[in-house]
Amino acid sequence: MAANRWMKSAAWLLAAGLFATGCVGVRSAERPEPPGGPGAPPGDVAVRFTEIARLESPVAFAVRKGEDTLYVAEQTGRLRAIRDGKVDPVPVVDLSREVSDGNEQGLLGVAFSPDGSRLYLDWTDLDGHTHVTEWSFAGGKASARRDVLTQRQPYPNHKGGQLAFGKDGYLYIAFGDGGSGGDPHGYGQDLGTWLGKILRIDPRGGTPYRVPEDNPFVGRAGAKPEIWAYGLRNPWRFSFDAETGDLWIGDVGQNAWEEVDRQPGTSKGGENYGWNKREGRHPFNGGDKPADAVDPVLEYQLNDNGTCSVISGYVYRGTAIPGLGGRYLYGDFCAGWVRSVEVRPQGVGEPTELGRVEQLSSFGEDHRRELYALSLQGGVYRLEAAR
Ligand SMILES: [Ca+2]
Repeated sequence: MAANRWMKSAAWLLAAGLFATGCVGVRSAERPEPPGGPGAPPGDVAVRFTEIARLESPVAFAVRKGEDTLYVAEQTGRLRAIRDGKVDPVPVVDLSREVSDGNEQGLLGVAFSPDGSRLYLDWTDLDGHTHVTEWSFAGGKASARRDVLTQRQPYPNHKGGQLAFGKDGYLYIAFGDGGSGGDPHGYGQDLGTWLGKILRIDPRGGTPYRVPEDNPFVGRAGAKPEIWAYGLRNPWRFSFDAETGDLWIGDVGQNAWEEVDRQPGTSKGGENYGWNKREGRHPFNGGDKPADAVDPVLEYQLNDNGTCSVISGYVYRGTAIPGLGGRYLYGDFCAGWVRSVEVRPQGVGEPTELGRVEQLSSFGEDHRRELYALSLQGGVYRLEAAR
């Protein structure tokens, strides 16, 4: 098992024990009424998780302009292509001899530039340090490799790792607080480090990249100008709403609260999501709430019926599952449930369970805005209407 202590060791071991017998992979929620049928509450949608591929520890997903190939990153270091329902046996990129493996390290994120001409991967090297690396991409081949940025890492956990391009064409990069527990160096609130942040850069506008001039901390003494948002512990997965541009960030909790932060698409950046003064909507270690702290739109308790790590998904903008339109999907790595909530102007509604994916590691969205779920056990699942 490549990832034997992922995110939170004790919780994972508990989960491993629970999952050790009678693994069925995925279970869709039972629903007595068809979607939207008489008496069906809003969001009471029957969803099927259809397995479309099996890979080695899949953790991240991307599509590329101009083709229907699904690209999935394996934590063990290979980027794989799924074409016409078949996994290409030849990896697109193979970093398996260069990545540190297991736990929260390895190949963690993948994104293509909006025009499809460049590939970006987020990964940790054999010393545990983070690289965001770029390749030119054409004809299914990656070439001209170069590091866009690197970050020394103080501990082996809390790497973040998500990569995604916003509607503004810039690359957003998630960094965890560097690890250990409780953010011992206070990196989350320290604007002098990339740790505990989401960065925003133009990877092609300079050497090795360009900082957009409208980034929120450009020109502030002592602040890293790449920072877009801060106060994050381990923003393992984030996504942009394809319609509104809202940024949804799943921040894995420390002791008590898992949380999801939502940044409006109209934001100019600079939000402080509170860590390590806040955990969810609560003080952490008696910390005072920073004046600018933004509370999450969604939180749930850690170690509650097996929960351990929030896995942030997407606002559903596809058409295959009509009752799901406009709802935000997320899950929990250990508990395995996948839930959806109504998105309201302020906050979200009550969650509805859609199904279960054991060791849920990530979600993905294709060109048609249909959604996928990945399991660290290997399954790649497409979400479909159950009837
Ligand atoms: Ca927070």
